[in-house]
Amino acid sequence: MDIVYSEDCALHDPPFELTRGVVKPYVESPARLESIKKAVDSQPDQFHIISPRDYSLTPILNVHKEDYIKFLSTIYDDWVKEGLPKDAVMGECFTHLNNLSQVDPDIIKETALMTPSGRMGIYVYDLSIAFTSKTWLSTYTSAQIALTGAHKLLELQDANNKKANGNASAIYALCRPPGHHANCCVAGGYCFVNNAAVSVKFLQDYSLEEMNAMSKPLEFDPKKTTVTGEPKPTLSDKPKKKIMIVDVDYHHGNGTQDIFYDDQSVLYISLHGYPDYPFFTGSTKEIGKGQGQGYNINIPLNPKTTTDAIYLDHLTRVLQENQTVQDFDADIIVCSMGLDTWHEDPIAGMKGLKDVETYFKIGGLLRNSSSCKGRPVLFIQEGGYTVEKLGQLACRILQGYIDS
Ligand code: OKS
Ligand code: ZN
Repeated sequence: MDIVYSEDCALHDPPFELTRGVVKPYVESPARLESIKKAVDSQPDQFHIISPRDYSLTPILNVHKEDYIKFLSTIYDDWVKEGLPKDAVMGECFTHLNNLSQVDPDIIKETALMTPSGRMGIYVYDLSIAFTSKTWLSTYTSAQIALTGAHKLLELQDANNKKANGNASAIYALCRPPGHHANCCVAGGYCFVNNAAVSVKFLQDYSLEEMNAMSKPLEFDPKKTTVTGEPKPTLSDKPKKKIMIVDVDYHHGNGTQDIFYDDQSVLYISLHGYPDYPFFTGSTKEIGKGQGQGYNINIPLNPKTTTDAIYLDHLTRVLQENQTVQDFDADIIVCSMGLDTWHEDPIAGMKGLKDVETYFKIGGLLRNSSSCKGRPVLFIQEGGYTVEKLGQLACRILQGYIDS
């Protein structure tokens, strides 16, 4: 299996975070990816590392608002220009539903945008978001890794079809920062750009030929990767591929849910610890709206009582027995692959999820369950913080896919 990876993802390395009243080392650390990279490197018969290509900002702007991307790409420099400390940019005052009713929207749109702290309050929703001088470089690279994964997936599917060999097609985008908590216009939960959403839209809006034509060597140029008021990209008008997102990260992917909430061409399924971070979303009542109604499936699980068997039972039932999922008949599967369900995870974890083979079985279900069988799968890295264990957990999911 090809794994898309870049050392530039390690450059985003904030010095600390503030969680539940405690200042501690940044949990979403570069060491996480290094652990996974080491594990896949030790299995050269199964895994092969490739470098990301560059597909420009355009596919990112199909998901995220231009002003938000402009914020992500300029906030660090603007903060430093104001003479603020260079170590890390963190918010201090966040917009809040209960305040906004009394606030003049023009103040939010104009006056607040004049200060870096005002911008942080508009575009960030929690204290896990910290910008360093390299955050935008790592974020841009992370999204390009996911896009490269999408491109390679279509290439592989095409090659397998031409050879009529019936081989399964799967790619792993080994990227950070993660993405599933970011929506069109707000960052949170260590996430800046929603890598899964960006690759879903890319798979829907571009043909393999169009991807081939736009793929360039990745050479990060901050000037070319900063929005300066270009018009929004125009999308080609093709019948949309149906994409099923299976989010097995411990946390609810509130950003991904929100981006596709009214979209019937993207079925979002999430299994997550509940109630837990991000605290305000993830209930079974969130089913989608408008055309998208019925195409959002949340499976909240009690983190104290969920065992390996219970977890696998829920995943098996949704992928094998749920009528909406069967009828959806996805063209492509995108797996938001979090590894923080593991019982020892320092910030998450299901207490009873203790068997590494559960991860192998998750991979197997993504290969062989009735709703996935025969469909290409793009695995995209999300959370997971048991640094020394991550390599093994990631390999078992991918091996479960390969060997089942
Ligand atoms: C900071 C904690 C915020 C992030 C927690 C969740 C990150 C994650 N107070 N999401 O999938 O792994
Ligand atoms: Zn997570």
